[in-house]
Amino acid sequence: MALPDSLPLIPSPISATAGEGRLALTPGTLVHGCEAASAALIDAVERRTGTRLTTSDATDDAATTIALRVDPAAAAAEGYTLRVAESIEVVGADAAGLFYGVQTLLQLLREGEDGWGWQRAEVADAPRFAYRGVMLDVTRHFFPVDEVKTVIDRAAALKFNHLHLHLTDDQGWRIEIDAWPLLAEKASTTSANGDAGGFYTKDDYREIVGHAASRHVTIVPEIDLPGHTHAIGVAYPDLVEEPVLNDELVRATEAWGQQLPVRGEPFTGWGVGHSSVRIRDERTYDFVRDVLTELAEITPGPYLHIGGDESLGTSAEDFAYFVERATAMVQQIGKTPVAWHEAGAAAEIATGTVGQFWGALKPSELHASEAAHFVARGGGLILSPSDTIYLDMKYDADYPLGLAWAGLIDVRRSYEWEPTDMLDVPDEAILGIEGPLWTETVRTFEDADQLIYPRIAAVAERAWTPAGSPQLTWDSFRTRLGAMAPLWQADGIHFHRAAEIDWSS
Ligand code: TNX
Repeated sequence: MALPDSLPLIPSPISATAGEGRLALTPGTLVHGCEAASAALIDAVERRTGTRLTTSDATDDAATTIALRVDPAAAAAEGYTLRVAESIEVVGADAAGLFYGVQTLLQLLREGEDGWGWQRAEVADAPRFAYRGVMLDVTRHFFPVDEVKTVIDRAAALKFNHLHLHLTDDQGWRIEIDAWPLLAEKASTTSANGDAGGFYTKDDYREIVGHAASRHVTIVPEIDLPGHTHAIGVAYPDLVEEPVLNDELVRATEAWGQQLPVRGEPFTGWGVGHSSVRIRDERTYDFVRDVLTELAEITPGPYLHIGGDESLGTSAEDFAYFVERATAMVQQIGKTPVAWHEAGAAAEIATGTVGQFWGALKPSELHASEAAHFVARGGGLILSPSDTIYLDMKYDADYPLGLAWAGLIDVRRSYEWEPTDMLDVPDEAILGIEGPLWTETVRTFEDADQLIYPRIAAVAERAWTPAGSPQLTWDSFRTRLGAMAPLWQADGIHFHRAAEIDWSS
């Protein structure tokens, strides 16, 4: 059954029916059931409306009640059912499902002429993909802990369950490593455009991980290797090679009016592909092992991302040698390696390594075969087609923020695609999708908001809503997206008011 567009839900649930009218939000409403979900609901309702609901296990026939509970029989993993009638009940299949049911309930809470109320509805829901991700590049622009927490809260509200933190790149190193103290001390102080840098202490990182877990979000940390490593050389020059400057890098750097990289000095430009650690030097592997081991110790999630993109100055043989050792090392440490799709060129990449595809929606043969190699080696794939869901691409040619190398990505383009049609691999090999925000052009949190919103909503729906759902149409999405405006505004999100959408006021 098609979801009525009068239920403005994103991502669209599997099934939903709208009931008659609205149930008023009253201060006397009692919330009972699961403590964590109750607290999350009460805080969110207060932030949105100013009304603070109370928890109670007492039954009071006169009061509206919101019952929150877990029942494994309610739905598939991470799923839930929800009913708003004269009272409200949300039943999660597990704690995550209950959390997502609460997020849906919060989208039904709207301000009308009669004040705040819950749209009456019945919903049954569960996700399509187990991996629903957002990536934040904290290297080109550094986001302090509180901002990362905000990104997590907002992503979780759209039912994302992974935040990939791109922790290291040419422009800065962002995580404290005890065995190599100069990384935090010297390699973290800058970012792109000469803006301020920063790094996360281990306690900062633990705080982020803990906050994410409370929102059912897993942190996926990335140490980008063997390229994108210029910053390492600011701290430890003898760990890296001389920059390799190709013609395209020199041309682009000139066009941007930026400086070329110089080994041992901070790099603040945007050029890529010039840096590498020393592949045939054993000290490199001591370094990589120390970094990955310390990171694994503070990362409860299963994944460690080792990068692998754009090692343009490295021979194919050296690249494969490095990737095979680094992925094996991650496994020895007890984690599942993740790598950008180029790493699929390494014949003996560790079995089970997850590939992250960032080629085009219609992949080149080379990219498709690199991606397929992860699957041949027993791994899955995370899809981030750059011409479709890169959150750092411009919406249109005149848009002031963002890059354009992968194309101009309007909201419709980020919405209309099918993950299982891209590559010649079994559907089960697709773990899910991830929208990356690279931050070369991002200088403030509001800049990030502008690029992320509204396209992140398209990524959320593509990741969550089952293929073939009748509401997975541009017309339906466009209507429901327009209705998100008041909620996003109330949450302080500086979204881009894309002209494709009729934003409700
Ligand atoms: C390519 S996509 C990169 C990043 C840049 C991005 C800018 C990928 C794996 N690498 O280093 O930030 O383009 O759009």
